[in-house]
Amino acid sequence: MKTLEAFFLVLMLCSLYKALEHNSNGIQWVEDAAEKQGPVMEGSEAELVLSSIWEELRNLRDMVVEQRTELRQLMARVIATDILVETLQKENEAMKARMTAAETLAETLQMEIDGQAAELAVAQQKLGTLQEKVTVNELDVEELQKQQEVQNVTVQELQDLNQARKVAFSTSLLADGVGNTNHNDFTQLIFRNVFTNTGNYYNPITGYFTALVRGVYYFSFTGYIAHSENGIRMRLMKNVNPIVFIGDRPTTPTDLEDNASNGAVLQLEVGDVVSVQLSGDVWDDHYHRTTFSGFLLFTL
Ligand SMILES: [Ca+2]
Repeated sequence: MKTLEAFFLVLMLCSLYKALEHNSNGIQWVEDAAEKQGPVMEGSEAELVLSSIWEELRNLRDMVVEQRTELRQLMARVIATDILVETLQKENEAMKARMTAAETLAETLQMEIDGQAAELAVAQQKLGTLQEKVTVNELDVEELQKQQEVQNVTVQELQDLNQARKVAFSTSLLADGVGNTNHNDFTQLIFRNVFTNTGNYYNPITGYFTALVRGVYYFSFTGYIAHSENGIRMRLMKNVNPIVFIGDRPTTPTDLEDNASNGAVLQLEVGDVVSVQLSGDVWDDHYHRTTFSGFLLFTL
Protein backbone atom coordinates (compact mmCIF):
# COMPACT_ATOMS: atom_id res chain seq x y z
CA MET A 1 0.00 0.00 0.00
CA LYS A 2 2.92 2.33 0.68
CA THR A 3 4.11 1.74 -2.85
CA LEU A 4 0.71 2.68 -4.25
CA GLU A 5 0.65 5.81 -2.19
CA ALA A 6 4.11 6.83 -3.41
CA PHE A 7 3.02 6.14 -6.97
CA PHE A 8 0.09 8.51 -6.67
CA LEU A 9 2.32 11.16 -5.13
CA VAL A 10 4.79 10.90 -8.01
CA LEU A 11 1.91 11.09 -10.46
CA MET A 12 0.62 14.23 -8.77
CA LEU A 13 4.05 15.85 -8.83
CA CYS A 14 4.44 15.07 -12.51
CA SER A 15 1.10 16.70 -13.23
CA LEU A 16 2.05 19.76 -11.22
CA TYR A 17 5.40 20.00 -12.99
CA LYS A 18 3.78 19.78 -16.38
CA ALA A 19 1.34 22.48 -15.43
CA LEU A 20 4.11 24.74 -14.19
CA GLU A 21 6.17 24.00 -17.24
CA HIS A 22 3.22 24.85 -19.42
CA ASN A 23 2.65 28.13 -17.60
CA SER A 24 6.34 28.85 -17.61
CA ASN A 25 6.43 28.33 -21.36
CA GLY A 26 3.43 30.63 -21.65
CA ILE A 27 5.20 33.36 -19.66
CA GLN A 28 8.36 32.83 -21.63
CA TRP A 29 6.30 33.04 -24.80
CA VAL A 30 4.75 36.29 -23.61
CA GLU A 31 8.18 37.74 -22.75
CA ASP A 32 9.55 36.62 -26.11
CA ALA A 33 6.59 38.16 -27.84
CA ALA A 34 7.13 41.42 -25.93
CA GLU A 35 10.73 41.51 -26.92
CA LYS A 36 9.82 40.80 -30.54
CA GLN A 37 7.03 43.30 -30.56
CA GLY A 38 9.11 45.87 -28.75
CA PRO A 39 7.37 49.14 -28.79
CA VAL A 40 4.39 47.52 -30.53
CA MET A 41 3.24 45.74 -27.32
CA GLU A 42 2.34 48.57 -25.13
CA GLY A 43 -0.78 49.74 -23.33
CA SER A 44 -3.81 47.46 -23.74
CA GLU A 45 -1.91 44.58 -25.32
CA ALA A 46 0.39 44.23 -22.35
CA GLU A 47 -2.60 44.23 -20.03
CA LEU A 48 -4.18 41.54 -22.14
CA VAL A 49 -1.10 39.33 -21.88
CA LEU A 50 -0.86 39.93 -18.19
CA SER A 51 -4.52 39.10 -17.79
CA SER A 52 -3.99 35.84 -19.65
CA ILE A 53 -1.06 35.02 -17.41
CA TRP A 54 -3.14 35.63 -14.35
CA GLU A 55 -5.88 33.54 -15.75
CA GLU A 56 -3.45 30.70 -16.30
CA LEU A 57 -2.15 31.10 -12.77
CA ARG A 58 -5.65 30.95 -11.33
CA ASN A 59 -6.39 27.87 -13.35
CA LEU A 60 -3.17 26.37 -12.13
CA ARG A 61 -4.02 27.27 -8.57
CA ASP A 62 -7.46 25.71 -8.92
CA MET A 63 -5.90 22.62 -10.44
CA VAL A 64 -3.49 22.35 -7.54
CA VAL A 65 -6.32 22.77 -5.05
CA GLU A 66 -8.38 20.17 -6.86
CA GLN A 67 -5.47 17.77 -7.00
CA ARG A 68 -4.79 18.36 -3.30
CA THR A 69 -8.41 17.51 -2.59
CA GLU A 70 -8.18 14.44 -4.74
CA LEU A 71 -4.92 13.59 -3.03
CA ARG A 72 -6.51 13.88 0.40
CA GLN A 73 -9.43 11.73 -0.72
CA LEU A 74 -7.04 9.30 -2.24
CA MET A 75 -4.99 9.25 0.96
CA ALA A 76 -8.16 8.71 2.98
CA ARG A 77 -9.11 5.84 0.68
CA VAL A 78 -5.60 4.47 0.96
CA ILE A 79 -5.77 4.67 4.76
CA ALA A 80 -9.20 3.07 4.72
CA THR A 81 -7.88 0.43 2.41
CA ASP A 82 -4.91 -0.12 4.71
CA ILE A 83 -7.26 -0.49 7.66
CA LEU A 84 -9.43 -2.83 5.65
CA VAL A 85 -6.39 -4.79 4.60
CA GLU A 86 -5.15 -4.99 8.19
CA THR A 87 -8.60 -6.06 9.29
CA LEU A 88 -8.71 -8.63 6.55
CA GLN A 89 -5.22 -9.78 7.47
CA LYS A 90 -6.29 -10.17 11.09
CA GLU A 91 -9.39 -12.00 10.00
CA ASN A 92 -7.25 -14.07 7.70
CA GLU A 93 -4.86 -14.88 10.55
CA ALA A 94 -7.82 -15.66 12.78
CA MET A 95 -9.18 -17.87 10.01
CA LYS A 96 -5.78 -19.48 9.66
CA ALA A 97 -5.68 -20.05 13.41
CA ARG A 98 -9.16 -21.51 13.28
CA MET A 99 -8.18 -23.59 10.29
CA THR A 100 -5.09 -24.78 12.13
CA ALA A 101 -7.16 -25.57 15.20
CA ALA A 102 -9.72 -27.30 13.00
CA GLU A 103 -6.99 -29.26 11.25
CA THR A 104 -5.49 -30.20 14.63
CA LEU A 105 -8.91 -31.23 15.86
CA ALA A 106 -9.48 -33.16 12.64
CA GLU A 107 -6.12 -34.89 13.05
CA THR A 108 -6.94 -35.66 16.67
CA LEU A 109 -10.36 -36.98 15.67
CA GLN A 110 -8.79 -38.97 12.84
CA MET A 111 -6.30 -40.46 15.31
CA GLU A 112 -9.15 -41.29 17.65
CA ILE A 113 -11.09 -42.79 14.76
CA ASP A 114 -8.02 -44.78 13.72
CA GLY A 115 -7.58 -45.91 17.32
CA GLN A 116 -11.23 -46.85 17.58
CA ALA A 117 -11.01 -48.61 14.22
CA ALA A 118 -8.01 -50.57 15.48
CA GLU A 119 -9.87 -51.40 18.69
CA LEU A 120 -12.91 -52.36 16.64
CA ALA A 121 -10.74 -54.59 14.45
CA VAL A 122 -9.30 -56.25 17.55
CA ALA A 123 -12.79 -56.59 19.01
CA GLN A 124 -14.07 -58.06 15.75
CA GLN A 125 -11.17 -60.48 15.71
CA LYS A 126 -11.91 -61.48 19.28
CA LEU A 127 -15.58 -61.78 18.38
CA GLY A 128 -14.67 -63.97 15.44
CA THR A 129 -12.52 -66.13 17.69
CA LEU A 130 -15.32 -66.34 20.23
CA GLN A 131 -17.78 -67.23 17.49
CA GLU A 132 -15.45 -69.98 16.34
CA LYS A 133 -15.18 -71.22 19.91
CA VAL A 134 -18.95 -71.03 20.29
CA THR A 135 -19.34 -72.96 17.06
CA VAL A 136 -16.84 -75.55 18.28
CA ASN A 137 -18.60 -75.67 21.64
CA GLU A 138 -21.93 -76.07 19.93
CA LEU A 139 -20.50 -78.91 17.89
CA ASP A 140 -19.04 -80.37 21.09
CA VAL A 141 -22.39 -79.96 22.82
CA GLU A 142 -24.13 -81.57 19.86
CA GLU A 143 -21.61 -84.40 19.90
CA LEU A 144 -22.00 -84.73 23.67
CA GLN A 145 -25.77 -84.76 23.26
CA LYS A 146 -25.45 -87.52 20.68
CA GLN A 147 -23.12 -89.41 23.00
CA GLN A 148 -25.55 -88.78 25.84
CA GLU A 149 -28.39 -90.15 23.73
CA VAL A 150 -26.31 -93.19 22.87
CA GLN A 151 -25.40 -93.57 26.52
CA ASN A 152 -29.04 -93.19 27.49
CA VAL A 153 -29.94 -95.90 25.02
CA THR A 154 -27.10 -98.03 26.34
CA VAL A 155 -28.14 -97.38 29.92
CA GLN A 156 -31.72 -98.24 29.05
CA GLU A 157 -30.55 -101.40 27.31
CA LEU A 158 -28.41 -102.25 30.32
CA GLN A 159 -31.31 -101.54 32.63
CA ASP A 160 -33.56 -103.66 30.45
CA LEU A 161 -30.91 -106.35 30.34
CA ASN A 162 -30.38 -106.08 34.08
CA GLN A 163 -34.10 -106.33 34.53
CA ALA A 164 -34.21 -109.23 32.11
CA ARG A 165 -31.46 -110.91 34.09
CA LYS A 166 -33.67 -111.00 37.15
CA VAL A 167 -35.30 -114.29 36.35
CA ALA A 168 -36.56 -116.72 38.96
CA PHE A 169 -39.78 -118.58 39.52
CA SER A 170 -41.06 -121.26 41.87
CA THR A 171 -44.46 -122.98 41.67
CA SER A 172 -46.51 -125.92 42.85
CA LEU A 173 -49.18 -127.76 40.95
CA LEU A 174 -52.44 -126.89 42.70
CA ALA A 175 -53.55 -123.44 43.80
CA ASP A 176 -56.09 -125.15 46.05
CA GLY A 177 -57.53 -128.62 46.66
CA VAL A 178 -55.89 -132.01 47.10
CA GLY A 179 -55.56 -135.20 45.07
CA ASN A 180 -54.10 -136.78 41.96
CA THR A 181 -53.93 -135.23 38.51
CA ASN A 182 -54.06 -137.85 35.77
CA HIS A 183 -52.99 -137.88 32.13
CA ASN A 184 -52.83 -141.08 30.13
CA ASP A 185 -50.09 -139.70 27.87
CA PHE A 186 -47.53 -136.94 28.31
CA THR A 187 -49.43 -133.73 28.68
CA GLN A 188 -48.48 -130.20 29.69
CA LEU A 189 -48.79 -129.60 33.41
CA ILE A 190 -49.91 -126.19 34.55
CA PHE A 191 -48.45 -125.24 37.89
CA ARG A 192 -51.02 -122.78 39.13
CA ASN A 193 -49.71 -121.95 42.60
CA VAL A 194 -46.95 -119.38 42.25
CA PHE A 195 -44.48 -118.74 45.06
CA THR A 196 -42.13 -116.54 43.11
CA ASN A 197 -42.27 -115.20 39.59
CA THR A 198 -39.61 -112.46 39.22
CA GLY A 199 -39.95 -110.91 35.79
CA ASN A 200 -43.18 -112.85 35.16
CA TYR A 201 -41.45 -115.13 32.66
CA TYR A 202 -43.47 -118.10 33.92
CA ASN A 203 -47.10 -118.14 32.81
CA PRO A 204 -49.45 -119.83 35.38
CA ILE A 205 -52.19 -119.96 32.71
CA THR A 206 -50.25 -121.97 30.11
CA GLY A 207 -47.56 -123.59 32.28
CA TYR A 208 -44.75 -122.34 30.05
CA PHE A 209 -41.62 -120.54 31.10
CA THR A 210 -40.46 -118.29 28.24
CA ALA A 211 -36.86 -117.05 27.95
CA LEU A 212 -36.65 -113.37 27.01
CA VAL A 213 -32.87 -113.20 27.39
CA ARG A 214 -30.27 -115.50 25.95
CA GLY A 215 -28.53 -117.35 28.75
CA VAL A 216 -27.97 -120.43 30.87
CA TYR A 217 -30.78 -121.45 33.19
CA TYR A 218 -31.36 -124.07 35.84
CA PHE A 219 -34.70 -125.88 36.13
CA SER A 220 -35.93 -128.52 38.55
CA PHE A 221 -39.19 -130.34 39.13
CA THR A 222 -40.51 -132.80 41.70
CA GLY A 223 -43.40 -135.25 41.41
CA TYR A 224 -45.27 -136.86 44.24
CA ILE A 225 -47.76 -139.69 43.98
CA ALA A 226 -50.02 -141.30 46.55
CA HIS A 227 -52.66 -144.00 46.26
CA SER A 228 -51.87 -144.36 42.56
CA GLU A 229 -52.56 -147.31 40.37
CA ASN A 230 -50.92 -145.65 37.34
CA GLY A 231 -47.48 -144.68 38.53
CA ILE A 232 -45.79 -141.40 37.66
CA ARG A 233 -43.76 -140.24 34.64
CA MET A 234 -42.73 -136.61 34.25
CA ARG A 235 -40.30 -134.94 31.86
CA LEU A 236 -38.74 -131.53 31.50
CA MET A 237 -39.40 -130.10 28.03
CA LYS A 238 -37.34 -127.54 26.12
CA ASN A 239 -39.73 -126.45 23.42
CA VAL A 240 -40.91 -129.80 22.00
CA ASN A 241 -37.86 -131.72 23.13
CA PRO A 242 -37.87 -133.83 26.35
CA ILE A 243 -34.71 -133.23 28.34
CA VAL A 244 -34.81 -135.14 31.66
CA PHE A 245 -37.30 -137.63 33.11
CA ILE A 246 -38.53 -139.03 36.42
CA GLY A 247 -40.73 -142.07 37.03
CA ASP A 248 -41.95 -144.58 39.55
CA ARG A 249 -44.26 -147.48 39.52
CA PRO A 250 -47.74 -147.53 41.17
CA THR A 251 -47.85 -147.33 44.92
CA THR A 252 -48.58 -150.41 47.01
CA PRO A 253 -50.70 -150.89 50.14
CA THR A 254 -47.50 -150.96 52.15
CA ASP A 255 -45.89 -147.99 50.34
CA LEU A 256 -48.56 -145.44 49.56
CA GLU A 257 -46.25 -142.55 48.65
CA ASP A 258 -43.47 -142.02 46.18
CA ASN A 259 -41.35 -138.98 45.22
CA ALA A 260 -39.16 -138.29 42.26
CA SER A 261 -37.29 -135.23 41.07
CA ASN A 262 -34.85 -134.09 38.42
CA GLY A 263 -33.26 -130.96 37.10
CA ALA A 264 -31.13 -129.61 34.30
CA VAL A 265 -29.01 -126.66 33.26
CA LEU A 266 -30.18 -125.43 29.87
CA GLN A 267 -28.91 -122.86 27.43
CA LEU A 268 -31.88 -120.99 26.09
CA GLU A 269 -32.25 -118.56 23.23
CA VAL A 270 -34.73 -115.75 23.31
CA GLY A 271 -38.18 -117.22 22.79
CA ASP A 272 -37.37 -120.74 23.97
CA VAL A 273 -39.97 -122.25 26.29
CA VAL A 274 -39.57 -124.75 29.12
CA SER A 275 -42.35 -126.82 30.69
CA VAL A 276 -43.11 -130.09 32.49
CA GLN A 277 -45.24 -132.86 31.10
CA LEU A 278 -46.98 -135.69 32.94
CA SER A 279 -47.98 -139.20 32.00
CA GLY A 280 -49.82 -141.07 34.79
CA ASP A 281 -50.75 -139.65 38.18
CA VAL A 282 -49.26 -136.82 40.25
CA TRP A 283 -50.47 -135.70 43.65
CA ASP A 284 -50.57 -132.30 45.22
CA ASP A 285 -52.13 -130.68 48.25
CA HIS A 286 -51.61 -127.78 50.64
CA TYR A 287 -48.13 -129.15 51.40
CA HIS A 288 -47.12 -128.32 47.81
CA ARG A 289 -45.52 -131.65 47.11
CA THR A 290 -45.33 -131.36 43.28
CA THR A 291 -43.26 -128.36 42.15
CA PHE A 292 -41.61 -126.71 39.15
CA SER A 293 -38.88 -124.07 39.61
CA GLY A 294 -36.20 -122.35 37.59
CA PHE A 295 -33.86 -119.33 37.43
CA LEU A 296 -31.28 -117.69 35.24
CA LEU A 297 -27.65 -118.51 36.04
CA PHE A 298 -26.09 -116.00 33.64
CA THR A 299 -26.69 -114.36 30.31
CA LEU A 300 -24.79 -115.07 27.10
CA1 LIG B 1 -42.35 -144.79 48.41
